Amino acid sequence: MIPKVLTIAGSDSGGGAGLQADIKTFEEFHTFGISTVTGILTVDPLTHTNNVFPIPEEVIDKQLRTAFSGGSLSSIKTGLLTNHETIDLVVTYLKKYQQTNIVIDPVMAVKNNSTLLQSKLINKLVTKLFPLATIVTPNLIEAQLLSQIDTIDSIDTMKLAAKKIHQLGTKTVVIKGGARLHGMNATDLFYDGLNFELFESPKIKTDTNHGAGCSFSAGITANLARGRTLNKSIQLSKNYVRAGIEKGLYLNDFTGYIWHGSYFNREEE
Ligand code: PXL
Repeated sequence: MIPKVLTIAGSDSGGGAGLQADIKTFEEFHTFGISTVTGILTVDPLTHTNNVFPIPEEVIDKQLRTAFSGGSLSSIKTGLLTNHETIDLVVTYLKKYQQTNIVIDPVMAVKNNSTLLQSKLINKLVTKLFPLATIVTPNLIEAQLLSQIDTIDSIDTMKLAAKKIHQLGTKTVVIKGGARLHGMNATDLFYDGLNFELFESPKIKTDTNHGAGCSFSAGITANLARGRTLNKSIQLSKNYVRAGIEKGLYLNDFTGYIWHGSYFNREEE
């Protein structure tokens, strides 16, 4: 049976991040992607600024009813959540269907952009969603906001942040060090309350990395649905994102996306 996997996230009109990244990634890992759109994100090509158009609560509710109409899913991921009501709704569905394998990507910061900052929602995200999470997947900026550590730029500060985020109530956390981290390696740090685990790979010199964070979390979600351990899911997802960055593509002259189709290396027919 093909596992069914849901993303509750924003639509990236450019096609490479947000729920588009999630669905593409789910399929690459041989799972069936389902989506609940929370908002639509657009970019103005002249100013490079983003707009987020939130989807009304009633429409989010109807999408969730559809998504859960066959019962609980093999795993689910949350990304951009646009307001308090949306978070309440998501929590209601997760509890009602006793959903397990929950990946919370606490989307607050998008690369080089501050308009998506959802810091008003941070408390709600932490108190309502973190207790349900199998894993929370912040990038460095989100980890700074969650841990209230001003600058995370080393493995030691990542460890400190991971401890603080774990104390907020999630079972496990992986901080996505990625390209923002100083040094030669793109390092992700996992913490489960007992042990740290580092996932390292040499940085790739390219800026086709937009969508990497979403896709990394989505890869973990899909692999959990396939019954893999967190450790294995993180490693497989990291390999997948690395391949995507290596073979990335430009939507325009300022957005370089990862190419989700590169990992399994299918040739053109
Ligand atoms: O990277 C975070 C992110 C989340 N959700 C949507 C996005 C992005 C980045 O562009 O577009 C919809």
